Amino acid sequence: MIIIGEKINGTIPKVGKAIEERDEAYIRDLAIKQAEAGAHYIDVCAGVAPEQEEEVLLWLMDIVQDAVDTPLCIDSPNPRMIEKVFSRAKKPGIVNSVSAEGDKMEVLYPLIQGTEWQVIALTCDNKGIPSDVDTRVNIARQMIDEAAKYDITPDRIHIDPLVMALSADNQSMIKFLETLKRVKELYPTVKITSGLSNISFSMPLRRVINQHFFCLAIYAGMDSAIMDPLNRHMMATLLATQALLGRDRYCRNFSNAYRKGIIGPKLEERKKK
Ligand code: THG
Repeated sequence: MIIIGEKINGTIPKVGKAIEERDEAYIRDLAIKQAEAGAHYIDVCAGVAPEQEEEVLLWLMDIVQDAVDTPLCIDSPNPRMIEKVFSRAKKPGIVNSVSAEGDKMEVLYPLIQGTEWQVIALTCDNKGIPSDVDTRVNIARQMIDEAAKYDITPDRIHIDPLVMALSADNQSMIKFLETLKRVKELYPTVKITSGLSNISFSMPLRRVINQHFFCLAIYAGMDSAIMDPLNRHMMATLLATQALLGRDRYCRNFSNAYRKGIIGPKLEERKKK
């Protein structure tokens, strides 16, 4: 599972405050902790007014790249903003995101053409976010076929089927899994990604819903997750599920994560016997 650490996001109140105060140490710490917990990419999302976004994104990118070697996932709804800050990245990461909306693909595909950058592609278009599987698969197909014109192969594309809240659509996860299966039938090397917390919106015990969604999505073959790697419950779900599915030889990853305190009680809370 490719872990995209989501914690450096200005829409999280504490992070928003740290951005406002330009608290470099706070952001740095989040980058290091996520990398240590196993993040393969560090998402940076400014979550501020458009006038400030460029400055804040560059500030975040510089801090993360100074703190860790983990590549970035540049997160902005505005393709021109990603274009503006792109050259500040020291190594190839992930562009988050394109969709079939407006001129996003026209702006972002040429940017990553001929590079090793990957891209997250949301299954929405000018009509919004479809709730049915057919439209999602068609949008995914359209985005992957358009990418081919820029020599961007399917293995560099993470399709994000934009999971709806289960409380709003009882078939939400089923539709996600069906989209995953159908897109992979068409393009076996494409990656499927998702945020893990939308599913439980407005429900009690969100953590339980998120963990079990994750478990089933892993089983179905999800390739990457935009998640909080500091959430020990979520990481335990990931490691336990991989082990149960025979994807963790000798349960080594599970055991190592426990030993390092990534899952289970924090190291400082374990009593010496
Ligand atoms: N798809 C894509 N990009 C995305 C999303 C997506 N970017 C933004 C968002 N969704 C993913 N990022 C976040 C960031 C923070 C939280 C949720 C989604 C969040 N964090 C809490 C915190 O850090 O305090 C709690 C996290 C927890 O413990 O689980 O709520 O869907 N392509």
